[in-house]
Amino acid sequence: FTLKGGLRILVPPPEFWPKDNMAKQTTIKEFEAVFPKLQDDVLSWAKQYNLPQQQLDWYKAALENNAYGGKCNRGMSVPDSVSILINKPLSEDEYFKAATLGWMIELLQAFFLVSDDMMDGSITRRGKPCWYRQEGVGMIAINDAFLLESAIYTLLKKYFKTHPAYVDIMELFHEVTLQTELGQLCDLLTAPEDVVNLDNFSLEKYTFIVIYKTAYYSFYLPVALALHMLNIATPKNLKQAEDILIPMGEYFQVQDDYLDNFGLPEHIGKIGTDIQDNKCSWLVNQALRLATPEQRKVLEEHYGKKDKAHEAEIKKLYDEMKLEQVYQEYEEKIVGEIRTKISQVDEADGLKKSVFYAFLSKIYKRSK
Ligand code: DMA
Ligand code: MG
Ligand code: MG
Ligand code: MG
Repeated sequence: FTLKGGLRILVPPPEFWPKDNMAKQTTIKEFEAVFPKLQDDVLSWAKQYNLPQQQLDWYKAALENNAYGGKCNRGMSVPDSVSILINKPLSEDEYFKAATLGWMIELLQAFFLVSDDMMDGSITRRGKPCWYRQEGVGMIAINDAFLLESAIYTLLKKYFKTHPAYVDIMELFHEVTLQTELGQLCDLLTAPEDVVNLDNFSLEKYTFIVIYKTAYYSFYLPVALALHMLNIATPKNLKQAEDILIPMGEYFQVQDDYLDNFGLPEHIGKIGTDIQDNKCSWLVNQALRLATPEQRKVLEEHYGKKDKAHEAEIKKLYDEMKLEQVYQEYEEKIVGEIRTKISQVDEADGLKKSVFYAFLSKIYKRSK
């Protein structure tokens, strides 16, 4: 609601975190506390091959700089989902296992972000220079991205080799990785450098890009992993989870695109690049949908050029077209639809509505 003077208080809908459930929500502190052990495990594995000390130190730095220090929304959603599903706080062993799966998502994310920042020519990430722009790193970051990905499977083998769902979990990571790479492919091919053709953009293409590059690994994966960890995953409940989590992930990427232009770099930890990168962003799609012929000309003239002055013209146009308001209307509508979908979940299949409400509450009206 809005107070006098325009200060907005954001109240999440009441059922967002379960009250009738004995689940315990994890904290970033508890989750981060698991990381050093996993980092040691990955390095010990590499040490078996007699990897020299300098390279071990490098691997350690690559892990620390890229996997550690994020918001960990995705990672923490594994222990949170497991706790809600079993309706109680997790034992020490359960927490460690769930957090390990969570950290494997964070490693996957690190692998994607290191490469994404190189491909997008980004400047900062999490308030620091992007990894490839750090002293002495450069193109070595490509191999570091692969090493981050490999760490997933080192940990999976160490802790889940004898788990009944070992192969399912491994195949899930492989499939979600492919899906993300296909999304990135579409994102990149829709944004060629120096060939601006606004007719290439469409909401259909946009939907494909964001579902594949973001929604699967960020939303479907954590919940699917929680179900597998508990050995209660079935084709039916996985499908049910997918039907809710994919639209939720789509909403999340719309937020990311919105924040790329309207967010504060101090807040989001990164400097937006979408306009200069010629991206098929949610904002440009809305601008194209709403533009007068004159406004379309402005878009044709200034979008996708690697130049601050051109970018400023587009930013001015977005303000003029009140895209901030268009976004807020979209947000209310989509969140309403997602909440309706959640309310229709059949809990007889082993899922709980709270898993989804909890996830939604973490991203609703986020500003970073
Ligand atoms: C994010 O797309 C997708 C992946 C797989 C990292 P993006 O380039 O919009 O992300 P960011 O804004 O964080 O660079
Ligand atoms: Mg990017
Ligand atoms: Mg990108
Ligand atoms: Mg972005």
